[in-house]
Amino acid sequence: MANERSLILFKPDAVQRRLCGELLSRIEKRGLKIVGLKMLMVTKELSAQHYAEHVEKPFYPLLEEFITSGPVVALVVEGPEAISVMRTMMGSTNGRESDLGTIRGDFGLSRQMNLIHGSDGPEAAAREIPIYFRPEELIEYETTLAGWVCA
Ligand code: DGI
Repeated sequence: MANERSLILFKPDAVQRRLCGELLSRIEKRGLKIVGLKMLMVTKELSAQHYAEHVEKPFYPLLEEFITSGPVVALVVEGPEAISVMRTMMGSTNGRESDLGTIRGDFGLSRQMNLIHGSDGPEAAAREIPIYFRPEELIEYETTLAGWVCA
C-alpha cells in the first residue's frame, strides 16, 4: 500500500462559508496526516499554473474568477493511498451529482463552487505540491496513533 501525498485546497467558497474546520476535521478523523498547511490568495498566474489543463477551456475565465476571488487554504495530506482516499471523500465534481456523505455531496450544489480540490493522481500531486509549498514547508513527523489508523 503506497504512502502518498496529495495537494488539497479549501476553495474560496469553503473559507467564506466557514467550512474549513469541518473539512479539516473530516480529513483528520479519517486518519490522514497533515504535513503542510497555509492560507493564501491564488493569483491569476498561480491559477494558470495549477489549472494548466483547463486554461484553454471555455469555462476557464469563470474558474479563474472564482479561485482568485478570496483566500484559500492549501494543505498537503499524507497517508496510505491518500490521493484516491481524498478523491472519494471529496465526491464528484458537481455537488448536485455527488453522493451524500462526501464533502461536495453534503455541502454543495455547484459544479464550480465545489469547496475542495484534491490531486487526481500521483503525477498531478507531484506537479501541484511544489506549486504551493517549498520543500521546507512540508514537515516530516511521526504520529503515535499511526499504528492504530491503518494496518
Ligand atoms: O478534479 P475536479 O475538481 O473534480 O474537476 P476538474 O479537474 O475536472 O476541474 C477543475 C475545476 O474546474 C472543478 O473543480 C470545477 C471546474 N470545472 C470543471 N468542469 C467545469 C468547471 N467549471 C465550469 N463552470 N464548467 C465546467 O464544465
